[in-house]
Amino acid sequence: MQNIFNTLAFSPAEWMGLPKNYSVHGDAVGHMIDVVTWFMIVLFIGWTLFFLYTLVRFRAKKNPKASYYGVQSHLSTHLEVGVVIVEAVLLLGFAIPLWSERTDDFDRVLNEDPVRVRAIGFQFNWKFHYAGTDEKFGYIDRTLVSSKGDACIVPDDKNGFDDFVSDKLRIPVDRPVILQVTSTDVIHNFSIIPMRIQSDAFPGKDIPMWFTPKEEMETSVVCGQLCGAGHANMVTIMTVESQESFDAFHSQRSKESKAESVKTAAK
Ligand SMILES: [Cu+2]
Repeated sequence: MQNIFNTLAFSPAEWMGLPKNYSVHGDAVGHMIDVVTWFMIVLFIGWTLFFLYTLVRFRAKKNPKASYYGVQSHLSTHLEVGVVIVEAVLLLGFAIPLWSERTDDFDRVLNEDPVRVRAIGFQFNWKFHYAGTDEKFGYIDRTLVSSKGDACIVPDDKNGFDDFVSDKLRIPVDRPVILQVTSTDVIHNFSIIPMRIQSDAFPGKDIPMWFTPKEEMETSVVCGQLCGAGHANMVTIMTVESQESFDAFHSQRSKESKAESVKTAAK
């Protein structure tokens, strides 16, 4: 069935402004959006024609007296059943298998040396908590929250000494990324449209979302959940760069943070 839609060169999602895809899994999501949109186009045309037909067929001039028997044909019932069947195929044949493939994929991603970053939403911006060169996050105690977007790292946990927090999200290309999405106030949503991925950010929870960027790029990342008066300004920058450039940034920031933590601990 997928091939039927692949042969249709026209992509309604692209036509409506869906930006170019930059993630390995993104084409499957784009494909599903196209299938659903084609289905909506067919429904729109079908129901509009049916509506126009009923306007003409049951016009007052030709039907001065109300019919007490109503429509005798079962055509509309058959149409309704047809619509339900197509919707069931979309849900059971596309949406649920795609979702299952995605969730089952997590174990594979864990074995492929992913980059892990905590994405922390707050009114109204994002912060990014990196584990540092030891690749271990410091222990998180959310009751320590002292400012908006606080990573809440327990200060005397040595694993957290080289952790650092960045205002921008920088990740390497061609390597899986697991973003642990969270919030320090209300519900937000971390949404990266060019990567075809988003997740709600709940206070008190780190929710993993993962993807593999396949090209170097820079894009804006937005909040996809109405979260207050400054919601529209809740935009930050994400950069996908070479592994070397990422390593340089990562080790530099990690070193600075460690030096600072050691100094603070010595006081
Ligand atoms: Cu928001």
